[in-house]
Amino acid sequence: MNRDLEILLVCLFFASGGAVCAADAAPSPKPNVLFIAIDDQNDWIGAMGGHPLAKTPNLDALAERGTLFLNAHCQSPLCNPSRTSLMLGLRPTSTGICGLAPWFRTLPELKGRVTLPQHFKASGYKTYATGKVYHGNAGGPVARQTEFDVWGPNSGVGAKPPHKLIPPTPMGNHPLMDWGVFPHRDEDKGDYINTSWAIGQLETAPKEVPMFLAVGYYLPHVPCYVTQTWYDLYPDDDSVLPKILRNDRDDTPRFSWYLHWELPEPRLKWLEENHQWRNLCRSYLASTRFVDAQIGRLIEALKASGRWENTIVVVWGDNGWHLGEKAITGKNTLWNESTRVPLIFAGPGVKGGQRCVQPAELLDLYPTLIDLCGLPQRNDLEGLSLQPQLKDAQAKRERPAICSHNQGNHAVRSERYRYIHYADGSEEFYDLASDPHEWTNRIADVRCAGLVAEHRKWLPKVDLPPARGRAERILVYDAAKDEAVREDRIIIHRTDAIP
Ligand SMILES: [Ca+2]
Ligand SMILES: [Ca+2]
Repeated sequence: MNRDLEILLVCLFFASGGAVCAADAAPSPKPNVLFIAIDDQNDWIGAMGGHPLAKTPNLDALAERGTLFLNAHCQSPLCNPSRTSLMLGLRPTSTGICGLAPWFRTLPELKGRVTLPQHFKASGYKTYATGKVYHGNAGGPVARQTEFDVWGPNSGVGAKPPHKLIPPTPMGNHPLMDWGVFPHRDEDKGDYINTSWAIGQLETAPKEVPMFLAVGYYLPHVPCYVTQTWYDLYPDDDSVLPKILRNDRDDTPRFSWYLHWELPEPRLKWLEENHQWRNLCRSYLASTRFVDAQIGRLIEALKASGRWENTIVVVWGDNGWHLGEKAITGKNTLWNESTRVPLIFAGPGVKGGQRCVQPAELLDLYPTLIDLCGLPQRNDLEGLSLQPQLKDAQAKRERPAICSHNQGNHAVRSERYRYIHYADGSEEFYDLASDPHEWTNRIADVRCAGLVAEHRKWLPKVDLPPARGRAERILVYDAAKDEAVREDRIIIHRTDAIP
C-alpha cells in the first residue's frame, strides 16, 4: 500500500472513532505501542545535533521513519517528578510532586488516578514494563500489582566495578557519581538484560491482543559504566567536550545556584582539576551509543515479530544533563541542557522524515497516544495532543513548554525564546535564535521587555508547594536573609559550596 493511501486510511480509521476499519468494515487491530524511556538523555543524539560526535544510528533511523521533536521539554528536570507528570498527565505544579519522593499513589488525591498505561489496559491492551519506567523502584510491590499487567526485570546499571573508578568527589562522594571503563560484558548490563526480556515478550505475546510495551533505559544516567568497545568509539581528545563559555554564570542570578541544590554531581571546576571532564564526556557519549544499540535490538525483534507496521514507537528522555555547561554537571536546572529531551514518534498515523521545532512537552504523550491509538478521550489531562504536528510539523502550537523545579521556579520555552523565573523573583531571558547556548541573559535589555512580558504570562497559575513524603533534605532559601532555613514556604535545595 502506498504511504499516502495508508495515511488516508489511518485518518479515516481515527475519524470513525476507531470502532471499525474504513476500508472493509471489519474490526481493525489497534496499534501496539513500544514506549521507550531513556534516563538523563540530553540532546547528544545524532539526529538532534547536540554534539558533533554523537552517533545513534538506530534512534536516527526511528527519527527518519517518524517525527522528531527538536524543542521538546520535560515538566521537571528530575526523574521522579518528570515521570510522574508524564504518566499522570498532570504538571508537577498541579500535584506538588517535584522531588525524588513521594511515590504518587501515597497521596490520597492520586491513589485512584488513571495513569497512561492503566488507560491502555482499560482500553483492551495488555501492558508490559521493564527497566526504569517509573522512578527507581517507586511504589515497589504495590506498583507491580497496579501499574502494569506484566513486569520484567528492573536491573539498574547491572555490572559494577569493585570500587569507584573516579577519585572521591565532593558533596558526599556519592556511589552513583562515577563513570568510565572497567572489564565487563555488555550482556551483564541492566539495559541489555531488560532489552532481552522485552524481546522475549515480543516473541511470545499473543498477537490478537494489542501490546503496550514500556522499556526504560537506565543509561546514560550515572554511573556511566561502559565497555571498552563503546568507549573507544570516541577520541581521547578535547573534541569530545561541549562548547562552554568560561564566565557564563556571571549574568545568571545567585538563586540559579541554589536551584541546583546540594547534589552529589561535581562542578566543572572539580572535573578539570581531576582530569575527569574528557572521561565523563566519552563515557556519556558511549553510554548513549550502547543504549542506541539496545534500541536497535528491540526494533529488530519488533520487525521479526511481524508487528512493525502496526506499532507506534515513541522514544522520550525524562530530563537532560549538563556536562560542564554553565559550570556544572547534572540536571536540576531550568536551562536547555536540563529541560530539553529527545522525543520521537514513529509508526501508523505519524508522518515520516519530519523535524518539528514547535514546543512540545512530555505531558503531551498521554493525549497524543490516546489520539494515535483511538482510545477513549479524557478530559482530565493537562497536555496537548501532538497529533497536528505529527501530521504537519509546521502546525503551530498554541502555547510554550513549561518546566518547573520546586515551587516558584519555572522555565517558559517558546519556539524561539526561554524565560526563567526563580522563587526569589529573579529572572533570565534568552534568544535561542541568536544565542543557541543560552550564554547571554537579556533580561535587562529594554528591547526584550515586551517579549519577557508575553512569556511571563505563561507562568503556572497553580503552583502547589511540595507534596508530603519527600525523601531528600529540604531547605528553604530566604532571600531577605540570603541564607537557608527550614520551613515550608519556598522549598529550595541550597548548597553553600557555590564556587
Ligand atoms: Ca532522569
Ligand atoms: Ca551567561
